[in-house]
Amino acid sequence: MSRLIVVSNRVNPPPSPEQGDGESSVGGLAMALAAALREYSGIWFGWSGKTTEKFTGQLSMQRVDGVTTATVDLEEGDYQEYYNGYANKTLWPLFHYRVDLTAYDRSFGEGYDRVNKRFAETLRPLIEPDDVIWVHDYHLIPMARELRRMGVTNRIGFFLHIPWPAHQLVVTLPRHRPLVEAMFDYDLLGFQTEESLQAFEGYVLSEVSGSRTKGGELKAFGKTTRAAAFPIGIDADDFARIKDSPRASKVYDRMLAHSVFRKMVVGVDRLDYSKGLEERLIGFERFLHDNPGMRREVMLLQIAPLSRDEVEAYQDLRSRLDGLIGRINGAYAEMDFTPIRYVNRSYRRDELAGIYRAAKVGLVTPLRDGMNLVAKEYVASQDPEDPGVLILSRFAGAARQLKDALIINPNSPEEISDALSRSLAMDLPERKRRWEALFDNVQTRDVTAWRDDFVSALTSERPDQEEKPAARPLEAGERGAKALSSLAREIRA
Ligand code: GDG
Repeated sequence: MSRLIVVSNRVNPPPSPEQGDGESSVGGLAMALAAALREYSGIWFGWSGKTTEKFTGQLSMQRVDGVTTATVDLEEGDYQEYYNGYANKTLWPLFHYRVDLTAYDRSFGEGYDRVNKRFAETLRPLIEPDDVIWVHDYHLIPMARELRRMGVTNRIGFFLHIPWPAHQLVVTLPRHRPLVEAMFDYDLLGFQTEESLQAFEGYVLSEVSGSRTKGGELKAFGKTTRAAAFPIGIDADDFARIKDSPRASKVYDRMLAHSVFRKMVVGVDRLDYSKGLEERLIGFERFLHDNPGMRREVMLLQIAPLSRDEVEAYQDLRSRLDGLIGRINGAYAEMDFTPIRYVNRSYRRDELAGIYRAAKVGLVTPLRDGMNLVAKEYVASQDPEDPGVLILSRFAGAARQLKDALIINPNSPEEISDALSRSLAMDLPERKRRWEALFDNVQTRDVTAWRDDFVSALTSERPDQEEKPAARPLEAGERGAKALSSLAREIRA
């Protein structure tokens, strides 16, 4: 039987729904992988989040809630060049269309390659011949290349959680070619949307004279790979369960009590410049300005846990937000109410569900977002008999699926303001009709469907590689204990 080995930069043991999440597990990737692995009982490999003076490659193994985790520490220089550097100062801004914030520093690229090699060397002894390997996100693009160099022939897939940008942006990267070439060492490439997939194909076909094979694979650099869109979802069943939990209900009651006579609009985001937080606040300010009669009837709760706060662009954003919120509250607050409540801490997942449910409007306005799970969580948490309205940026991958949200352009304060007016005035039949269509999508295209679609594509026959046999299909719920015992055997050896 094959095992599933998941590789991602950070490894967060799956939080049970009632458990306090802590800052480390805030983020879409952690949420999705925790949910996916809880069923598979596979191995989850990645960075421990700790740094040491010298890299040792020492693995630390744990078994939490049915998931075996294997983590390794990085040295400080790795952390700065690979994580804070190439991942978060180069690829993240560039892939979110922020060329103005992108740092093109050669040492970052070197650190990135070095860490990917170190991860591959550390993971190598854990890999058994039948294992299927699934690598996640922009931190780890060259992982397959490094594993192939060490002779690994297993099926290896890659999923990009963030957008793949337009061709003209990719070529601003000094070493864009080797980066894309490294993607051809995977058997399968997954993107969030058709748009990202097309952008990737566009680069391959026009920048490196790639072609498409008869079987529909992409060919370039003398290699072929498959690429497809696999829109990620949330653990909808889990959300449906926790939204009715005592903790969620308590928070819901508290929120209602505190917003007496006022309708709550909610935003929940890691504090990140891709999330369009400033644009959202300016849109809300425009709404207050244009609707004097509504000022006392509405409030915005913005939850924004700090993220990557060692990176300057994040510190700058934080101070701009502080200033903006101060200005808006200063202009529109009265002695007995404040229009914006702004919180930099993170909440437990069941508490979040209660908050979402208490909000009449979910305001999700990223300037660029691979998918955006908050939009889906907001939908999953609503009361079917009295659902709130989702306002969603057209630049979130989720907008391709959640078509019954009010879709807006976050760069336009007027569009945000108009959508707020419309949401707050929307009658119950329209709210229900929209919500039912949204919920249907969130529920059917959930994280399990995403995982199963990806894994079955990864293990299926490759049309253009008849000589390579298909990997044995994995079944959900497969072998927790067996995975652990064979892992222990490997480590002893
Ligand atoms: C990347 C891509 C893609 C937020 N605040 C709290 C909290 N969160 C959780 C949310 C949600 C997650 O963090 C955020 O996920 P997003 O999808 O919105 O965004 P990213 O972190 O940027 O994720 C994104 C995702 O990967 C998955 O592929 O959708 O496009 O950028 O789950 O609930 N969780 C808790 N307390 C908080 O205060 N517990």
